[in-house]
Amino acid sequence: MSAERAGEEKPSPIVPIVLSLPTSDALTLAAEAGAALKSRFEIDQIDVAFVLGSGWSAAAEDLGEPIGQCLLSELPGFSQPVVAGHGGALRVVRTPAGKTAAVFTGRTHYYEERGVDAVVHGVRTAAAAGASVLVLTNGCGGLQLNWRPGTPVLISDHINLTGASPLHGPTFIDLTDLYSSRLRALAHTVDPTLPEGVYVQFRGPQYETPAEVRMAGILGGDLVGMSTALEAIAAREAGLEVLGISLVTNLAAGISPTPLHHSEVIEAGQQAAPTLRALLTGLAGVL
Ligand code: 8IG
Repeated sequence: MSAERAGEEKPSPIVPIVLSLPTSDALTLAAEAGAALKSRFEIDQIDVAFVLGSGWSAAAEDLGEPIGQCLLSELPGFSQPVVAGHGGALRVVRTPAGKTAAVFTGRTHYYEERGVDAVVHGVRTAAAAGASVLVLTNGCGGLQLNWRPGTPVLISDHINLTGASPLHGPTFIDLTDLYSSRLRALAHTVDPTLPEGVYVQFRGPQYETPAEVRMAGILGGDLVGMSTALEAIAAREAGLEVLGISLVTNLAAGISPTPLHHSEVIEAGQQAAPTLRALLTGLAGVL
């Protein structure tokens, strides 16, 4: 458009922008879910929460003495996950360390398009019910050839490539040491051989192209997945201390010469079950 014609245009009216932040609604719902959780299981509070991702569900029974369980969909704000191999239950247990733990088997992923508040609802519910420590687990692709399928890896940091955030408005929170070095050191008392890596969250649901995996590597990533980073951000906002553990269920696309199948992912989880059970049992003893 020419300068003259632009000059002829009416000045645009100044429209007041009213910021309606969905945060308070999401937090209200999480507070309700936290209260429902406590009354349902007749507990004063939870101390620690575990989110068990692909391949990790078998370890749910090893975290402590059962107090009770329900479907996640029985609590306010949750809906049933849809993916095979992703559970959808909440177990409450007493850990060997004497802590009350909430164990979420199943999560809502960003690619399910229920919105980012739905993705982090479990994290906020755990915080609302009093948790101070959150253990986030996932199944993911690995970039390091020496991490064979079935290798658990501590997340040392993340790169969020989803373009999304669970935060609303100008919430400038610090993410230094997001994956608590104190908790990683505790995990290393359970298994000193656990490697550490940087987790790169893609939106999904498609797996990466080999070029995207190479990009993730150049950016400093070691693991590629579709969860965890958004949850960890919400956890930090809620004041939770985060431990992140990835199970490498497959070599990332292009690292492995063969294409990826969801069935292999489930199989790697099944094969790794004893390792993961031992790891989580150990963690439940020290957290
Ligand atoms: I399991 O290779 C699992 N989840 N993005 N890439 C991404 N997510 C995953 C992968 C993978 N494996």
